[in-house]
Amino acid sequence: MTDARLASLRAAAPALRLLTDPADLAHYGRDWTRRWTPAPLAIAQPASVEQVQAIVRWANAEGVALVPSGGRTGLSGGAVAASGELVVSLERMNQVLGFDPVDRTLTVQAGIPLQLAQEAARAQGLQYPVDFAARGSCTIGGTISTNAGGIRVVRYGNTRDWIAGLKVVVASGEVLELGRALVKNSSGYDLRHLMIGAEGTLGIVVEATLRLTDPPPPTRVMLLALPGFDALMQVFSAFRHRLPLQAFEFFTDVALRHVLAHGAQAPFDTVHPFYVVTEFAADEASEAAALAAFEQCLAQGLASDGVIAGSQAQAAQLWRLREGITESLAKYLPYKNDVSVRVAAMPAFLAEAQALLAREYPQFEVVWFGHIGDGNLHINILKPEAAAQAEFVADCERVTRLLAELLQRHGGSISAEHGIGLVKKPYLWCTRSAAEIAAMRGIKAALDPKGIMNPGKLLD
Ligand code: 2HG
Ligand code: ZN
Repeated sequence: MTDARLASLRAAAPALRLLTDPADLAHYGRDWTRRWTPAPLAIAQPASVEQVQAIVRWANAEGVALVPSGGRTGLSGGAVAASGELVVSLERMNQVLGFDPVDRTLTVQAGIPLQLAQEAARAQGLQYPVDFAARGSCTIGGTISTNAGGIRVVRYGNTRDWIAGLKVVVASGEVLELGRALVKNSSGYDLRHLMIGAEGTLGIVVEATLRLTDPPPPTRVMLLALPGFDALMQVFSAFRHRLPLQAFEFFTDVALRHVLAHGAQAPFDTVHPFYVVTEFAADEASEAAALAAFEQCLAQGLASDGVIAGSQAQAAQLWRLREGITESLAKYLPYKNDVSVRVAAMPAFLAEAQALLAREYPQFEVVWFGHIGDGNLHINILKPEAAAQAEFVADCERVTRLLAELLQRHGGSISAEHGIGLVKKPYLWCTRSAAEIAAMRGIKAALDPKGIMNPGKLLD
């Protein structure tokens, strides 16, 4: 059966690279969730849009499910292939296709790693400002499919704000050219925005035109120590009120302990319950404003210590404390929540969320960190070594249901930036109304009537 299908795919796309080695199936069939056992039919590695079209036409005719695949750094199972799907890895479609200095856009193939796209922008004296720790491994296509956020959202917004155009192969095999880099275009439904964050369920993103902007100013990085959770949003307000921020990230002492055990350097002699990494322009006015904000926080008892990096190397060390968290926790197979509420709703939500998780997780280590300036919290629950993964996940899912109810009451989202995939699908109701979900299903059915595009992800 499998061989007959692959033979017909080979006939439909004779030059297509296909991998069927067990090691490749295992490698390309999973993402960073590490929860599902990979079991794809095969891995296709197209080298052109035409090859992607041929794959999609074949899949639509044969009724084979496709899983579009970028760097597979996702944390919601959006790129998992555990049910005999054909993985369509965009890995070989990784080129910069063009730069337009007047429009200030960079057109790339979807398989290019984020970092290479950032470097290509920099080489033109500009920047592509979406940024986060997985920059070296994730791909532009993956960032588009999850509307990735990251550490610069407080200053620059999400991926959605930087996509000027998209080329997408939809289930019929047709190529849609969406947006076409027009600054103004009032001509009906913006299908480009529909594809951003669709997690490959409406089509395969094959090319993107990225909007670029002026390079960032030289910056300063500051680490603050805070006495408690309550101080967090007040410190944010004090800083944001006085100066434009390039980043404002937080983590707890528990997170710091894990990053230090993973090789990072301790920033202070004493331990504090909370930390903030913030970055701002290295000009006189911003530095004076940041110092004034810090002193105000100290005087009000909202901050207990602080340090400003004196060199690039020190700045990188401070950033490592925040960016190294995910990697330092990976060995504990953490259960991850990635939730958001409006920044204004954060203090009330935080108080309730903290009480809920303290009550429900007395037996597990819980690590809080994230993009607090965007109202986005990452909560990682660490699996005790002795616990069986299935029971641990079941327990975390029970608590996530309670968290989802809390999010619904506070008007928040069950997925701020990681996507819904397989992991968050049972909780979509807390963020989207029944009418919205019905509309989403209608759109899916219109664009992918046979359900071949990443089925089972986002919606059932
Ligand atoms: C981050 O902000 C990433 O570092 C990963 O979104 C978050 O590991 C996580 O939970
Ligand atoms: Zn994040």
